[in-house]
Amino acid sequence: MNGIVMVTGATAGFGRAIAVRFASEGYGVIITGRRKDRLDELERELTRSGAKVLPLNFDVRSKTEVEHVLNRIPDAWKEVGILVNNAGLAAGLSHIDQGDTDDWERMIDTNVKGLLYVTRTIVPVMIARGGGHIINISSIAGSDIYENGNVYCATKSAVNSLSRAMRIDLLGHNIKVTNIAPGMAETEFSLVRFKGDREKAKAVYKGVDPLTAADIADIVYFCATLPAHVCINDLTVTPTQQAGSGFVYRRG
Ligand code: NDP
Ligand code: 8X3
Repeated sequence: MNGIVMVTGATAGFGRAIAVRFASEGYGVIITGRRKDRLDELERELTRSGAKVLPLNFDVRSKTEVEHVLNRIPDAWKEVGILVNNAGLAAGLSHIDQGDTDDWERMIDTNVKGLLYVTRTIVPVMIARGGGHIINISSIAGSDIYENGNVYCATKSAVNSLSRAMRIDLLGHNIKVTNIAPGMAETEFSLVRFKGDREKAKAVYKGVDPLTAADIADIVYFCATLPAHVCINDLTVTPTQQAGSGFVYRRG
């Protein structure tokens, strides 16, 4: 094995593509997510191609589950060298006075607290092994706030701050921290945001060639395989037709 990569939220979108990419490059991949059927299906696919895979089924929002599962990783998989904090979501899109507080809690609990629980459990392992790389998937929404995005944007602003804080705090431990901020990418993201409304989800990408999950996987892999002395701190990527949250050129 080239090394061990843990990807949170590997049952769909970016996380799945990132796991596939690292597996194809000879890394052992720890894939995580709540949907066990999807994890099993990805495990079968990767194993068939000769990759080493460890599926871990848990909800990042549950501190107890995160600690229970991650503190019991089999010895052969303990030396996590790369952690991709990817699990996350947007729920709803409305003005602050009309927001659904359950949606707010889901976003804060997943995008911020979940990322923290996983990081808190894995970083000591990296420190003990003498180094590592944490890659946090933020969003352009973290710095480029848009109407109705309020709480989702705030969670990604928190991710930006935490990436910076991690870099500072872990400086003496040979741990790289990379914050990746993508713009529009067509995954299950909008389907989740609009609670299964396929038409609304599809409309987000109308007239645009959005980023794909494979694009993000290429970028994560690039960041993770630079020489030991090189660390990309922040990387923003949008489709060519996007110049920020409020600027999208649509054909037709
Ligand atoms: P998807 O909806 O396609 O995938 C999200 C992944 O996160 C799934 O594997 C899901 O797994 C996992 N996840 C969600 N909630 C939890 C939870 N509570 N516990 C464990 N896993 C969870 O979306 P994307 O791939 O697009 O999103 C990945 C990340 O990228 C997110 O952080 C998102 O905010 C960010 N992002 C997305 C952009 C886009 O336009 N698509 C742009 C910028 C950033 P499961 O449901 O099985 O638990
Ligand atoms: C996802 C991109 O612009 O929909 O983070 O917030 S956006």
